[in-house]
Amino acid sequence: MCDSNQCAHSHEHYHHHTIDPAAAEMLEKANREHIETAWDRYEQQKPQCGFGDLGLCCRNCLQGPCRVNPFGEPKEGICGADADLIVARNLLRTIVGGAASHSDHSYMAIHCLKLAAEGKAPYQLKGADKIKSVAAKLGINAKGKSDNDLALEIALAALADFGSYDDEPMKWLKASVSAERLEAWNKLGVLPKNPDREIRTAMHQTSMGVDGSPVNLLLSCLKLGLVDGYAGLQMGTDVQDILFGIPYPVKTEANLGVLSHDKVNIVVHGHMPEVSEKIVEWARKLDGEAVAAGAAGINIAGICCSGNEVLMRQGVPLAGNYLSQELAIITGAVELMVVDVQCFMPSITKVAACYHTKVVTTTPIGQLPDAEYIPFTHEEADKKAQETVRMAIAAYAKRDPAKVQIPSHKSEAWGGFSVETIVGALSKVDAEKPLKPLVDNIAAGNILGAVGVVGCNNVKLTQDKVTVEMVEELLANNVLVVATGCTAHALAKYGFLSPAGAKKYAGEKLLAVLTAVGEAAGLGGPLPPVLHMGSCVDNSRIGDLLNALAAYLGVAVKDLPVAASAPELQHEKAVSIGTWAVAMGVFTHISIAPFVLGSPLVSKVLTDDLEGLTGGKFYVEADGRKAAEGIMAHIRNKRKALGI
Ligand code: NFS
Ligand code: SF4
Repeated sequence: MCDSNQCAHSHEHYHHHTIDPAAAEMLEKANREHIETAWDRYEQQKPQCGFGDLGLCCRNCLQGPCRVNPFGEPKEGICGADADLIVARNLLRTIVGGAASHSDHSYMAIHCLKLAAEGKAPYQLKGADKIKSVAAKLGINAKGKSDNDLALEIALAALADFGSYDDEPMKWLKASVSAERLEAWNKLGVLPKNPDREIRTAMHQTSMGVDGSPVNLLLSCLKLGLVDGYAGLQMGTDVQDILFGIPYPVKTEANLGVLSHDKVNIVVHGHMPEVSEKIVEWARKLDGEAVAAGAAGINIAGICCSGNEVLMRQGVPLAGNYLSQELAIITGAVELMVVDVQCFMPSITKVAACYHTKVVTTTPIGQLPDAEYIPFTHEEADKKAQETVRMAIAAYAKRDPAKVQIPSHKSEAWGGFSVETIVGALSKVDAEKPLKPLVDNIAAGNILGAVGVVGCNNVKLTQDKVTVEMVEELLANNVLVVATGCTAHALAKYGFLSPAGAKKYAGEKLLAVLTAVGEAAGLGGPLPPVLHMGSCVDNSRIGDLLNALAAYLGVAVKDLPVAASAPELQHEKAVSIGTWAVAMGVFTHISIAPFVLGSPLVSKVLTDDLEGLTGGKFYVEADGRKAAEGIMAHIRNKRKALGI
């Protein structure tokens, strides 16, 4: 790592790694400085294990590892588990991993809300409107109660789901979905009870010598997808909006060019707004100390979903998505990167060691051996945030100008498109029935349909490429696109999240609708062609929007001319989110199949039979433009079935 031999690779060389010119520039710098990145380590992994790739390796007991040969013998592991069983068990464990991550995330947020409402943690409740709407959906009587008391009741209701010991389905789920879905899921036997218990049961179910039925395991996949969707995403977003406020439109910028030459750069990375919001708050308050230290102030930038959380509510710019995390440090201009949980590569401390960059970990479960650990308890959040920000200010003096190279690339990006924002904008067109203009435009064919584009980067694919090509095609064909997660960052970098992007990318009819709504809402021009709805946890916002649309039309979500897509998925969380989407009845495109192709049965259920059960299914296509075609074919079929 980091010796300074010269190296010969040119810019061109990185075009199969990324289409982002800022990322390519940093890869060239990394190469010059002999710093390894995820792309180098991917090369070293090649060829990746074929058994693992097909899902045909089992290590669920110490008689293994067992592997089955898709082309011959052996066809079974030592215990007799065959390809279908091994693949189904492995898939369920993947989904458990995602559901556990998301529900642990939301549990932390609930804990924060409870302490805040009790006056024991320094967080104000900024989402008064959300307190009311969540209390209403949970059937909590709000009469005569203060916001604080209601928020405490809401936190206790969430905890009650995690602590329930009866056989009733999760109350938060029941409060968030339609009667049609409840009935469908009840019929399939996949309504989750206490989410912690479902996670435990699924681990048990997949252990050696328990479930031998691939189909039964796949039904549990759906159940754990619902755990992800309601104990993770829905609860997480509802509670975070109560704590930090419902997002409203906000303008910012995206890509590595948002890093500053003369300010203290702090990058927030991970997922928990309890941490990133406090860093933003204290960076603003301690700006003067940075000036006293010789900097022009403090600049905060976001990576991954922490970036999305503080973009949505604070307008903090995005430095980059998942595959750009090492590259941000390679600019040489980052004083400090603060992480909490999920999606930070263990490599970041090694890259940081080549510069003056400090890495700060904040949670007991998310530690890195060479980072500074500042335990960010909710009670002490102010103190810990100050300590972190001051560490960054102190690091500024050690920045080596000779090592600094900040790419100039950045694009205007708008965020903050919560359901409340979208409905609010539409209500400027029709105050009585806000969804009417949207539905009328869909019916008239001005909007062909809508697609939620979500998820990560994956080093197996050229960074941002599938996403950009697919979304270009969808928009050109008048499909409305909403985005979350690292996909929203990807689109931000190329101007898809700006009003100017509407003219560049949207088809004529879609542009007319975006312009009419944008002007009615007082934006003085079109809405961005892609609406940034937030972090991956905020995918629940897309669920809420679909439920509202379906309810308005008097149909089920599965009948709407809509689809979901995770064009560059990598994390277990993305697999569980996708499973939640298909459980809701949504046609869900993915570019990289999870490790299931070794089982013809599992592959067929996921991409075909599932449709008969939930109305949704997975669709695998690695080419962006072809994927757009496939998605639009689905949308046209749904339109036809609706008679529009
Ligand atoms: Ni989502 Fe967000 Fe990004 Fe993927 Fe990771 S940050 S929770 S998992 S990589 S989109
Ligand atoms: Fe092998 Fe069966 Fe053990 Fe898996 S559970 S490692 S297939 S013996």
